[in-house]
Amino acid sequence: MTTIIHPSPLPDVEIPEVTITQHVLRRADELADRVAIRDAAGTSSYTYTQLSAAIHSLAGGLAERGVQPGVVVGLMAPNLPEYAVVFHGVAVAGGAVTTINPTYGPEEVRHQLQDAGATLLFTVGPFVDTALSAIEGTDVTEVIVIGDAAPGTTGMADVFGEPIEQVSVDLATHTVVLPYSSGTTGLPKGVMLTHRNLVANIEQCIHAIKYTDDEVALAALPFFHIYGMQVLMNGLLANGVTTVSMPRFDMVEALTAVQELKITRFFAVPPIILGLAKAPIVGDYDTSSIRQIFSGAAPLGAELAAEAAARLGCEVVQGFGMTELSPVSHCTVEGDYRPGTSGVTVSNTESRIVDPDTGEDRGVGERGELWVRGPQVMTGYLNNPDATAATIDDDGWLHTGDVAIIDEFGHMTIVDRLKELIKFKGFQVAPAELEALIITHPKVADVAVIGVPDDEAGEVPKAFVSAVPGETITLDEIQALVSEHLVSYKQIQQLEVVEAIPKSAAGKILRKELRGR
Ligand code: 4UU
Repeated sequence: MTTIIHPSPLPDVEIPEVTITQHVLRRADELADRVAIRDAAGTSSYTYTQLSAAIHSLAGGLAERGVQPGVVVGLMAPNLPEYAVVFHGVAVAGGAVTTINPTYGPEEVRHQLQDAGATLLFTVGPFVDTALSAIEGTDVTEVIVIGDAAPGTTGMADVFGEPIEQVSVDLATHTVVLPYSSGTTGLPKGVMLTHRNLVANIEQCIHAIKYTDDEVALAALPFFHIYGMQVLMNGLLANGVTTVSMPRFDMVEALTAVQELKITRFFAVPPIILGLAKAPIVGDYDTSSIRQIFSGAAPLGAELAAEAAARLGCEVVQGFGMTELSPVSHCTVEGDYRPGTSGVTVSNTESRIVDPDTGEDRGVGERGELWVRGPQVMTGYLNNPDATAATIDDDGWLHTGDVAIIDEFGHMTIVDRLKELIKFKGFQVAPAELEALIITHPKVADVAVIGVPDDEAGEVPKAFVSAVPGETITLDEIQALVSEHLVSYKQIQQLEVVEAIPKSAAGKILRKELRGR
């Protein structure tokens, strides 16, 4: 069988031998008094000098508390400037951060803290109750509040200490961040990303997104997710772009920030693009400062992109990423947009398109599973060599679980998905997690969950359930169970009661068959 490698059309970049924090602060001395990160509300703001000072002082305090290589710190917070201080404070001290969705319930948080082996947890006031409940049964010994301490917690102000320099770590092997992803199958797993992974991926995008000085970007996508963490927080700071953080996306607040702060880069996911294209209020704001709108995390159709672009008067472009890829492997080059595609393979990266049935490589214009190789590929899933081996092959190719086509211009379009993953507004929903929960319902004999198309969310979870003999089961009953244990976007929105769940001889759910119904 012949291997067909689709190379990047972009020149290779040099990957500096530095930590992610050194990279993010590489221009801190030069940019000094420029605002590095502030919130949209105007309540908190750090210049590059202040950011660097806060990071190194927090690192000193964390080191005094035992943070060092091998220690994992949970960070469960919405976007706020201090997110960067905590993230990089831990990194400088040599620890690893596991970033947690702050809207999770206690069970979801507990699972991640236990799995990652976290011993400290940072959060904000509104989530203290969840945090204190979540740490029961974990190794977390202290909850630190970004802001005022609540009973049973420590205020972050008390953690700052004597500044320290970066603790020495191996750039290529030391895990600095552990975001969670379900990958191609099963439950969410810790994705081990190194300093090299993170630094490389920021540099790999420089020929695609061409920042100039004096740019201001809206950062309303969550920093706990790899897109917000790397393309927004770290990528923007490293490129000297003033980052405007917003704790949750709200169209009016976002448009107000655009108008008042002269936002030049607007980062979004497809449901936000839908709002930009359709919401009447968009016309009430001056959005002329926007140079580019960027979408990722779920497919953005050509028509919707064009509609939003015409309305806003700028390109609405797309990138493709995955937590396991730090995250970017494909990105639109400014000025070279082909609507509907996710752009070209980024620098220092190779793509393959492989027929999932035959294992044969596919050429230009043909569909197959997208495989990616480059310095942004994770080192593996935490404590899960089997899942790692099923995802990264012996030659270093990461199998994305997505079906794609690369056209004659080198532009990649995702056309289908092989893996179980459901994307609700760009958020990951793992069918296995829902199935494990729903099967505990006393009336449920068997269950399978898939994603079904939805105009607004992209996809929504649908459950197929077979009932215990003599029982009937309703959507309300399933929803009551799910809402008790899982965050709202994992809610089952459709239910179909079936005689039996279709399975292979080996007992694997035949999801394709369910999707075809
Ligand atoms: C069709 O969603 C992400 C990362 C998104 C991202 C980040 C930076 C996109 C562009 C960018 O520049 O990561 P995960 O791990 O949450 O989800 C990964 C999955 C992919 O495997 C694919 O199924 O999300 C889906 N996905 C997309 N699908 C991501 N981007 C796209 C896309 N089109 N453009």
